[in-house]
Amino acid sequence: MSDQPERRDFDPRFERLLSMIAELQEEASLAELKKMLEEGVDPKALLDCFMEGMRRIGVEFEKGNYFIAALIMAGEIMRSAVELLSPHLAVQDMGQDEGTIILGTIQGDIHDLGKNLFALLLRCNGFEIVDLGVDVSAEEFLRKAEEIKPDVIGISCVLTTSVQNLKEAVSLLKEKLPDSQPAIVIGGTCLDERMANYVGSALWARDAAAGLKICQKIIKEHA
Ligand code: B12
Repeated sequence: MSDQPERRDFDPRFERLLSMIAELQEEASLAELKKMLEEGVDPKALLDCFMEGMRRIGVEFEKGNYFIAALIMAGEIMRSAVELLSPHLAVQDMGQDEGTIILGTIQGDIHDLGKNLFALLLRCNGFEIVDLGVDVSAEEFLRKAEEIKPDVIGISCVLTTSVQNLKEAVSLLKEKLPDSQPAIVIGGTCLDERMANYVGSALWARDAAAGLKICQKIIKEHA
């Protein structure tokens, strides 16, 4: 069974764009995105639409109707969409010194679009990001944390098969970094309460906006 959120319905204009995305029509979907942006459609709603498109592609992959090539294409479509959307999403206060976050995708997992989107949202809200990239080992997180002493370590995990690595990383970081400093926040669509408990992290989020709220709360509490 899929661990993805339920299918969501959108109004007809968005459904048209959604079909293009789900059918992997790269040029058409990006052209439609540009057109809708020019017409003043809310960029957050458009981002939502691409996220739902990714979810639907994932479902088709699970059913065996799409193969790995489709996921690769989906990744390209999402990357281009985020590139087009970024200047429209990044409208809030930049440059405020909110805190420093080390961010990376856990070892075994090379999905980075969600992590990058979370990083964008954090930057727009005044956080400084040190991005370690994908397939990051527990030791790499630890080394960087000891070097720069961030306020938060954010770990992305999209693949269920990498949850064990995530658990081991959280355990190592908790053991070596005293007094819950920095705080560890884990995130990704494969997480839920049960998974977060298993991993041993009280701070977790399935989406970037919830992750941002957690980081802002951490900074406020430590101020
Ligand atoms: C594109 C894609 C790929 C691309 C990734 C390209 C890239 N550069 O990232 C490629 C082709 C590499 C890929 C490969 C694979 N994929 Co893939 N992929 C997808 C797909 C279609 C979209 C992912 C995506 O970018 N979504 C859009 C982003 C913006 O959303 P997101 O990642 O969920 O991130 C959001 C939140 O999770 C959160 N978030 C993410 N990280 C963090 C971190 C923190 C700290 C916080 C707070 C929040 C947060 O914020 C983001 C915004 O809200 C998904 C389907 C889906 N429903 O997501 C499958 C999916 C993730 N893939 C899947 C699988 C199985 C694979 C493969 C194993 C396939 C294979 N047989 O080889 C490989 C694994 C490769 C590896 N070792 O990592 C499964 C995972 C199932 C599971 N739970 O384990 C999915 C769900 C598809 C499915 N339904 O089966 N994939």
